[in-house]
Amino acid sequence: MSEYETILYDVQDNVVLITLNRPDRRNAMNRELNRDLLAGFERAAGDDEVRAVVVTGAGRGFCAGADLAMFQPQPTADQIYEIIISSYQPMMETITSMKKPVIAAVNGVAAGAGASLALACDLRVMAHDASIMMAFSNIALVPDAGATWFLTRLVGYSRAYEIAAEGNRIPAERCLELGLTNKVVPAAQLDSISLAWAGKLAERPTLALGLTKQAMQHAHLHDLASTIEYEARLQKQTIPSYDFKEGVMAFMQKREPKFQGK
Ligand code: T3D
Repeated sequence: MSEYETILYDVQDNVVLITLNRPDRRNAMNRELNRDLLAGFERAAGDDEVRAVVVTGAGRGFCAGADLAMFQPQPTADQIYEIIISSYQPMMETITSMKKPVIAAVNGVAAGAGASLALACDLRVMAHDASIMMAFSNIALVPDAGATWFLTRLVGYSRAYEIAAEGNRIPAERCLELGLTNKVVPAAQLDSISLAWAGKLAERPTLALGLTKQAMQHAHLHDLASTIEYEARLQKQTIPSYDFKEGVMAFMQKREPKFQGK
């Protein structure tokens, strides 16, 4: 029996596949799913055997955002604030701070906080019939769970505002044009293509890939001089690494490197 109620957690060949598993609700996020997802991402972040992460949804949806059943009876504004701070904030921060690549394999609609989840990942692969939907305004909410942060960075203010204000489903091909996804693939091949991509990344130098995430996040918020200094500081971690020595040696010996992720 799985140790989680609402996700599947499956590690193979240094890649973990985390599957949101409430298909009859389009994987809408209730307290249990939020708890399990956070635990799953924290486990993946802390496990050195895991060198890349793929997150996807069971059934026809990726994730429909907050489970609207929670709003009946309606919680107080303070309770909602508490849910956002105690579950969505650590979930998104765990994804963005983990020192390994995270791919969202978007199998169906990613709506509301489900869109935030997809956009928090480093890379996205979408099935041709999947979509991203800033559903918040459809129920008169502000985008949350980091949606404004991720969306404005990916597509710029004006497009982000249009997407958020209109609340439409954005089909995969349009997501590709907008830079909201890296690839669009046939639905039947979504899992295999996403896992193969994660597998290739898991063979790359994990420490350097993780620190690259950190450097790029820093670059968004700082000037050039500070960014170059920060990159130099991060390089102090890569230079003594096994993988750096292996990378240089492999180049000199004209062979493929065998990185160990450290
Ligand atoms: O407290 C907090 O967490 C605050 C934070 C809020 C952050 C948010 O995420 S707000 C946004 C919440 N999400 C939505 O508003 C999306 C609502 N859902 C939809 O718009 C549509 O269902 C979808 C576009 C996601 C999918 O459409 P479709 O046609 O593929 O499926 P469907 O038939 O609408 O849904 C299938 C079932 O899933 C259906 O149940 P049924 O009728 O078969 O028993 C539907 O009610 C259920 N479902 C879909 N989304 C949700 C949901 N149940 C609960 N919560 C949902 N969000």
